[in-house]
Amino acid sequence: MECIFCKIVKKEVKSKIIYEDEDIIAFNDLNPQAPTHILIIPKKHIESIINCKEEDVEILGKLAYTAKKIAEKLNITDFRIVNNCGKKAGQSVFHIHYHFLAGRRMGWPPG
Ligand code: DGP
Repeated sequence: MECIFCKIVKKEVKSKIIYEDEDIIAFNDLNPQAPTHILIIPKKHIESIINCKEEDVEILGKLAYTAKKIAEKLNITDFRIVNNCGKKAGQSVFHIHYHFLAGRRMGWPPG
């Protein structure tokens, strides 16, 4: 079965898109854990950080840079970016994504 995030990239599955360019798409999480909860993903299917290749370095940097762009666009100064890599770390969709969370106080350490 095809990856759900690849379907979102192809607009076969609907999502509320917050940002898009030729390499990246960012959309609201279906199951928000904060008032603002956006997923930032590469359009290229890369399963996780542990599966990425050296050729992906630029795109990985772009994910973080997109977080900055989104923060500026939404006037957000404080936020958290989370990447779950692997099942035991909480990854449930195997297409790299950064969770962009904002709008509430964040605890540390994470659970
Ligand atoms: P993770 O557990 O770190 O792999 O995060 C996956 C996130 O993806 C989770 O917070 C819920 C979200 N998600 C799963 N399916 C969909 C979907 O079809 N649409 C949207 N917008 N988000 C989804």
